[in-house]
Amino acid sequence: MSQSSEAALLTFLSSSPEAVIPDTYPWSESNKFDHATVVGAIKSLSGDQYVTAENVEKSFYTLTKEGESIVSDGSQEVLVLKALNVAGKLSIADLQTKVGKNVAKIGMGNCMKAKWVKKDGPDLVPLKKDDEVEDTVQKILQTLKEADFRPDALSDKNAKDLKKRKLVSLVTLKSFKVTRGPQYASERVKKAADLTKEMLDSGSWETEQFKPYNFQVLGEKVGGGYLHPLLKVRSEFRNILMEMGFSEMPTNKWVESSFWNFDSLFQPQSHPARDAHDTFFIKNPAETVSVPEEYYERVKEMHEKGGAGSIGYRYNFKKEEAFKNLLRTHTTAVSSQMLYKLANQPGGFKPARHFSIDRVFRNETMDATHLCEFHQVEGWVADYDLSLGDLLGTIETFLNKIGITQLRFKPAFNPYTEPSMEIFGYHPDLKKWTEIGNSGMFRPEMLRPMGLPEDVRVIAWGLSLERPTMIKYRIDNIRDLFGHKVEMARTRTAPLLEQRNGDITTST
Ligand code: FB9
Repeated sequence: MSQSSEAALLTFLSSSPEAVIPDTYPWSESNKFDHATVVGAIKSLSGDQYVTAENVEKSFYTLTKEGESIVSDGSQEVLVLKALNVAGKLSIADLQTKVGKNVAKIGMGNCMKAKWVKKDGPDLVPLKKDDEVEDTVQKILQTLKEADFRPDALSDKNAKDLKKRKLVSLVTLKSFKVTRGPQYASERVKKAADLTKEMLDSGSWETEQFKPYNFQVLGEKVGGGYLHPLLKVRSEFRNILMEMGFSEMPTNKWVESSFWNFDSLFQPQSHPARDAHDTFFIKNPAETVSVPEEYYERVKEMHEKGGAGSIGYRYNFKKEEAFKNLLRTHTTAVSSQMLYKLANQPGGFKPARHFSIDRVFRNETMDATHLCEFHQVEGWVADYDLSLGDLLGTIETFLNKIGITQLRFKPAFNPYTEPSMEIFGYHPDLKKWTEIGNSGMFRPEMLRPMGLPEDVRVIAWGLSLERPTMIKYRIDNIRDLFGHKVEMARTRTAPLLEQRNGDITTST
């Protein structure tokens, strides 16, 4: 079994205390060890001070492939001259055929420079006989070879020329001069890494050599779970909204009835969003079991005839339409149920503020920023005499905390809010105005049938979770954020959003 390079090193140095390996490179070669392995052994032995290693640096020239071919076949210029002397004169094309494109090109250039040849119309004619010139380049390269490529074998000028002609390249070899170290021993004593019960029982710990503790070493990377970027932003938004006094709504039921998703929001049954092009209807169970009877009648009434100052939509409100099950298209379907409970709780209505961050489903054409499901962030406040100003202020407070400080509001339309406003914000990372979301005051046609007191108003707004997350993590295609194509690595390294003086920044 061949000796390990480590053992060979220690054995070599066992010959005498003055033993020295002047240069590990030739030593490795002569001992048939790969120099890199020897370097590894030296690093580990000097780590335990078995040996002392000093850096040795040696530079020398090696011939490139072209350099080698000149040593064996002669320089390009000499090859060209020879070919011309054989032929008497040659066109460039014929010369290339004879000596090859590369040799012809370089050779011709050097021949011209050395005035060994001249142009005669399209041809080249030699001005020298072969024996009238000397192949200095070949000579220099041969000398270098014989001089074992020592750097001083080449004058700086020649070195410069040959390097320019890519005939030689300087190699620097790093190796070591090795001598015995303070802890030298002809064999490595395996140091114990741990103090064991056996050692304590046997008392061998007294003589045992222990590996020194390396307190610099990093502990083992603790694995464990990682929050998906979306969930990192969600947890941040949650903290902000809870700080603002909002409590989270239970949104774990994705299947809703059309009644809570649309009708209770005073969205007419003929509304385009209510057909299968926009909404995923459930085949089985196709219909919901029940909705609160009396409330149902009041909603039907409001749609058909109006009330509370509204004329309603004046159409036949169909029970089967209202009972159709679907994948909720917005978490506002949960808001309506929460508001209904708020109005019908024992002791009656009390002001409240709630939020939700969860999945909603829309049968949309998918593109780089749209999938047919996304996470909606929604917040609302129900209280007496709330105004549009309260809505603007609440939205401002929230968006400021997520880093959007410049806002613009544009009148918009939602079936369930009046007035409604689209929210635009100047995005510090994008350095442009971005559509942030939508908002409005829930319509009395939605709130009155629930039984909420006349002077209770509900301000509400919504946005997505995907957009801020994509912007924050510089993700351009939503497929890289959500779905089976997500790079786990990216999830692991995605920085946590950190709230510093109100706005959202990334913690590096
Ligand atoms: O998220 C959106 N944009 C956005 C949000 C935040 C952000 O950066 C934050 C600083 C970190 C950057 C961009 N949007 C809403 C705007 C657009 O992306 C829009 O194209 C897509 N919208 C979705 C709907 O698509 C059909 C985003 C989603 C959206 C829109 C409106 C609502 C909810 C989600 C709503 C509502 C609402 C209105 C009234 C009452 C209750 C709820």
